[in-house]
Amino acid sequence: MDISMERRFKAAEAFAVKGQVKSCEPYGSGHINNTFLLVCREDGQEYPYILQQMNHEVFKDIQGLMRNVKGVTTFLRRQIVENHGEPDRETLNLIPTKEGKDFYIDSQGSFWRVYMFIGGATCYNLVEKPEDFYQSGKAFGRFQCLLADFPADELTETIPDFHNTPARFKKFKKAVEEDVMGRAEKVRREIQFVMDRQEEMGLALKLKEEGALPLRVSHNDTKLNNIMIDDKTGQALCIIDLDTIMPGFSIFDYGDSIRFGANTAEEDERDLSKVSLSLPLFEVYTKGFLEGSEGRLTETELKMLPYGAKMMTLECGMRFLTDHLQGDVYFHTSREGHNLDRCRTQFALVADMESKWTQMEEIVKKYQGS
Ligand code: ADP
Ligand code: GN1
Ligand code: MG
Repeated sequence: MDISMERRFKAAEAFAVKGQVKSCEPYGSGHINNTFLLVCREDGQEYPYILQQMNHEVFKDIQGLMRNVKGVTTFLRRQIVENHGEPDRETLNLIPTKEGKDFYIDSQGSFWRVYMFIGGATCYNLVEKPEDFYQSGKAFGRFQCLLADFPADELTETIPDFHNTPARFKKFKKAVEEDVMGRAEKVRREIQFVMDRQEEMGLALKLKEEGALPLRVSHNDTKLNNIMIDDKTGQALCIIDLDTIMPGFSIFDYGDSIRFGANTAEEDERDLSKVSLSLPLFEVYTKGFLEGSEGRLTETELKMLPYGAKMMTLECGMRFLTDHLQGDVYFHTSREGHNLDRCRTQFALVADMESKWTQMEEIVKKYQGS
């Protein structure tokens, strides 16, 4: 991330934050936006915020995206207040600019926003306690229920075809053909891994067309580090990273959480012997997600949960591989071959899921009706 301190301060100062801007350092481990911990000071007191430079390459319609974020957070805030919760910690809260806008555009055309900082809570990159993962399953399940009442027609589709796996596959094949970096030869095995599974990729869309799989307002990026766990209570506190909220499939919200959180290794682990699907973690998340969705999932959705997990893992691996072939232009990377390492963990996880398929189905069956 190469954004001068002067530019960060200038952006921060455009917002109606408390006091003087004191520091603004890179924060978190997201792959898309540039995130900073902004600290301001007034009367000897420090006030933390999250400052983000939004990724305009990835999100073409920032205005539409911010309308989604504002709409969803306002909607959630109302429900939290009604339930006597903590509205400043249980949802993201935007801080307006000094001109009362939700975002700021700097002189170089970059888009910035500020959120209230949620303190006393942690985003994990690896499950430390199974209970945390159960809590996150419950929260993501519940989140879908809450959003069921959100007017879907008010939402902008921030990234068209986001989880359209066949469309992702087409882009992948194009990247292989073009091979702009000359990297294809060295990743033949990984390319073949994708080719061998192309038949399965269109199943969710086919079921949707047949009317068997409902389109729901979903989060679409439900990895563990997009949920904050309260340090004191151990409960899921707040779902963050709302940039991809748009109509999608419940099985993919479920599946993306499994992809990231039920992996025994981190997403970019280089030692593939550490990668596997933890069935105990798969089980606790399934239990939580099904409890949280309060019986709203249809028979087909329930049946397709293992498929959702496999497809999100395969799709994500294919996206990392596409980015590797294209020269690391989409996901933030911090070392050479970073996207290839990520791709390999995803494919190792897919292979492990394939070998544990019957157990995955049995676990889902066990919790149906919870
Ligand atoms: P990206 O789209 O790049 O993943 P996120 O919105 O997920 O960006 O933010 C990146 C990281 O910043 C999160 O994983 C989390 O650690 C931290 N973060 C984001 N928003 C907040 C917040 N309001 N309070 C505290 N931490 C936050
Ligand atoms: C990105 O923004 P972040 O880091 O939470 C990506 C997801 C991928 C994920 C892989 C908008 O998520 O789709 O699954 O990386 N987000 C976008 O870790 O492309
Ligand atoms: Mg994130």
